[in-house]
Amino acid sequence: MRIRIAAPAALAVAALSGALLVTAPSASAATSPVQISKVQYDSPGKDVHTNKSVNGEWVRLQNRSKGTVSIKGWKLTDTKRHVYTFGNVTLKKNQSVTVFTGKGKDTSASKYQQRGWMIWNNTHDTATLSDAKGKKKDAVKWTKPGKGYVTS
Ligand SMILES: [Ca+2]
Repeated sequence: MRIRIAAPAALAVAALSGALLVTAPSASAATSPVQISKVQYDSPGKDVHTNKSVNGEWVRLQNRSKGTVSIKGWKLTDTKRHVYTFGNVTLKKNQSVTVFTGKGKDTSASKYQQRGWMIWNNTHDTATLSDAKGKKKDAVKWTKPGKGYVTS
């Protein structure tokens, strides 16, 4: 009964106070339009010096907003500060792009860091996505080998 009485009062206060109206939607506004959806941090099988093995680890981003988003200049980094910078990449609603660690020819859906060895630690690491201005947009952390991948 107390809640039923208090709720309309709180709404009335919110309607009268600009500060309250501003703070309410800020949580959703902080959500990045493009997010890290999956990281396969442990390449399947034994880690060996083949391009196939190096490309067995990758990070996938997805546009989870309602509009088209350019991620040109955005960066993907690990805790040891290996950096991958996106070129002129645009993602439509729900579209994904996968960044493989090894060598390969870029397509709209697949990008390659062109490295000769793995960068994502198999036991613990954090994949961080930052925008062109260096502002952190998303991060995915793992702390154990587990299944070799993490989804978010
Ligand atoms: Ca790895």
